[in-house]
This record gives sequence, C-alpha cells and structure tokens, in this order.
Amino acid sequence: MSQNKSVKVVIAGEKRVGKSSLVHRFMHEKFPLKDLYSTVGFDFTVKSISLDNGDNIDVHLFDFGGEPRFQTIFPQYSSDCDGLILAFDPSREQTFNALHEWIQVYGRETESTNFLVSTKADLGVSISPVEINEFRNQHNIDEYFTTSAITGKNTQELLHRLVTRILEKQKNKE
Ligand SMILES: Nc1nc2c(ncn2[C@@H]2O[C@H](COP(=O)(O)OP(=O)(O)O)[C@@H](O)[C@H]2O)c(=O)[nH]1
Ligand SMILES: [Mg+2]
Repeated sequence: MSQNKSVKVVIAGEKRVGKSSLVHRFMHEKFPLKDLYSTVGFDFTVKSISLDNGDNIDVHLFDFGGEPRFQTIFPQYSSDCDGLILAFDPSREQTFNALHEWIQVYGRETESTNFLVSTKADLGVSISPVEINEFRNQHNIDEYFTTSAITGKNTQELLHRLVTRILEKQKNKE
C-alpha cells in the first residue's frame, strides 16, 4: 500500500482568536462543547482529507499557542512548513494588527502558501476590505477566508483549498 502524501500547516495568531476551535472543526466537524484548554506552546494533530482528484493527503497541523513568549520558538517549528494560516478575531482589531508581527517572526512567506483567516463570522463583525487587501498585498497572502468554528462556515473549504494550493505550488516547482 502506498503511503499518503503529507503536508505541514502552521496556524498562528494571538491568544483566543479561535485557532484551536478551528482545528477542532477541521478534525471533528463540530464546535467544541467545552472551552478548550489554552494551548501552551503548540498542539499537533493530523487530519486526512480526500481531494477531488481522489488523492488522500495527511495534513499535519501545528496549532501555535499565541503567547508572546512562544514567538521565539515559532520560526523553529515553522521552518519546514508548506502552509501558514494567519488567524484573527475581527471583534478584536488588535488581533488583526498583531499579524504583521507574526508574519515578520515567521519570515518565510515567500516559500509557503499563506492564508489570512478571519474567525467568529457568526458575531457579524468584520475588518474593512481595504485593510484586508492592504495586508494581502504587503505580505504575500494567497487567499483570504472568513470562517466560523461555531457554524462551520468555510472551515472544510479553507482546509481543502489550502492543501490544493500547496500541491499546485509544489508541482510548479518540480
Ligand atoms: N462566537 C464565536 N466564538 C468562538 C469561535 N471560535 C472560538 N470561539 C471562542 O473563542 C474563545 C477562544 O477560542 P480558542 O479556540 O481557544 O482560541 P485560541 O486561543 O486561538 O486557540 C473560546 O471562548 C471559544 O469558544 C467562533 O467561531 N465563534
Ligand atoms: Mg489554542
């Protein structure tokens, strides 16, 4: 039996923007019933997904805690990743502004596929499209998604799209 191809994805962003809830949605297709423990350092999970062409891909997900003191180890864990999810909570604008710093610490956005992800869409708050576009142009963002871990809006779509883009990029490099 051949082994599934795998890709590595890192999720970054400030504390409590909903990163772990998003990962929980990716894994279990439901919202956590209990509040998740705050992530210390990072959490690691693997989710297998089937693409439209029938390929099965193992997505290795690294969910980063978001504590400033862990930013120093962030580049070490993300140095060989294929995809980056930068998550922010639109009801707390500072979590969006903080992403400039996160991507700077990351430092290898030209090598990976990068998605900007707004969480908690169910709250009905959003960051202006002008600011989103500015950020995208400044930082090599491939795509932008608005998601909700509560309703499941765009969560599976985001993961499928990210993996598809990662594989396309790898193919173009061959
Ligand atoms: N309204 C709403 N709240 C959410 C959503 N996702 C997460 N939360 C809440 O936001 C808080 C932080 O979530 P968590 O996933 O632990 O954030 P993390 O620190 O970035 O991993 C928790 O109280 C969650 O219940 C969402 O899609 N909608
Ligand atoms: Mg967490």
